[in-house]
Amino acid sequence: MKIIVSLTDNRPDPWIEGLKAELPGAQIETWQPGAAQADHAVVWAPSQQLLDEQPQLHGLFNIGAGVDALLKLKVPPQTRIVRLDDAGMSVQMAEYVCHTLIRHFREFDVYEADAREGRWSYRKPRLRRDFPVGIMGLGVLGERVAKAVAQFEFPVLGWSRSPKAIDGVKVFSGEAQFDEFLSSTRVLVNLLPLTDATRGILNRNTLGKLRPGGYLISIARGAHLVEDDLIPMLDAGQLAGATLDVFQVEPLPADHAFWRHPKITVTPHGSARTLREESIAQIAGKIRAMEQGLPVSGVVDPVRGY
Ligand code: NDP
Ligand code: OXD
Repeated sequence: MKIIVSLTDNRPDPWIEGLKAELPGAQIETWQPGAAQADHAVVWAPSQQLLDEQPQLHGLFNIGAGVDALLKLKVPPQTRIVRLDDAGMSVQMAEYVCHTLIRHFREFDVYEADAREGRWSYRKPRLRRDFPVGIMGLGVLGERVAKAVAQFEFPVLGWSRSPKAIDGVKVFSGEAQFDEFLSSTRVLVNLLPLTDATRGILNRNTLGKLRPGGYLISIARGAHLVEDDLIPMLDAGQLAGATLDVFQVEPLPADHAFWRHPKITVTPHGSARTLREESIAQIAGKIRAMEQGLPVSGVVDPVRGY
């Protein structure tokens, strides 16, 4: 069995060593133009040339959860695209969202400002019932986040394409229930995949439907947000604040207004990092299963887009 590795922005060597340890006997190497045909590829943002030169790939293993960049390429028709299923990312997302939510709800930013001035001053307690948290996308990451937020006794709402039942979460589904979901939400968390149906879904119109004092936590893809709509809404008091991890252009340019806006917190696309060890074990397990003709989870539906 031959496996090629092509990882933009990542050093391939530790991945190759890790995969070799998991799959002894497999020939595993960095992809080079003109390389012989392989059975599987482990990739992040590969080139179209790789896919054109490797028409027989059985599995194309993405070392992330989002496959929007891969689906822009022409993938050979019989090649299955397989995304990472959690692999240590959902707990990171749960940490990130709970931290951001609690920081906002408990006004820790105000305490930090007070502390810088040496000011001893209490904030009036706020009511959890006034901070319903709505999670867009209830997949591998969104469901874990919803359950984590529910542990802190906030009202939790979720929105997905298909109906589902999650303990402690009021689930809305499909376009027909989107407005009701938004108007019941105060803190909005985006964990949707980026598809034709979800591009630009965070905009003046949708964010304007949130309950008063709305707060945005944008952690899926930058192209979900119509960036030009955000600052005017914050400045007009239509939104209370935003924490953004993903952007239309990454790295976020140093002169971008988001960096310096007092109601925006920026993190550098790190809300859930790919963890190498967990990801290698997961990918190797799926390659073994595919080689034995067994089903694997996380196979992407290219028509649905996730
Ligand atoms: P999943 O594919 O497991 O879940 C996607 C969810 O979105 C599903 O619940 C799905 O509904 C729902 N959904 C998809 N399209 C629509 C739609 N048109 N309307 C309503 N709901 C919809 O994805 P993950 O949870 O694993 O990951 C989500 C995204 O998070 C990734 O695609 C990636 O972009 C991003 N991400 C960001 C990271 C970061 O560091 N910032 C790290 C990792 C991922 P249904 O259940 O009905 O199919
Ligand atoms: C992912 C990401 O999709 O890191 O996994 O954004």
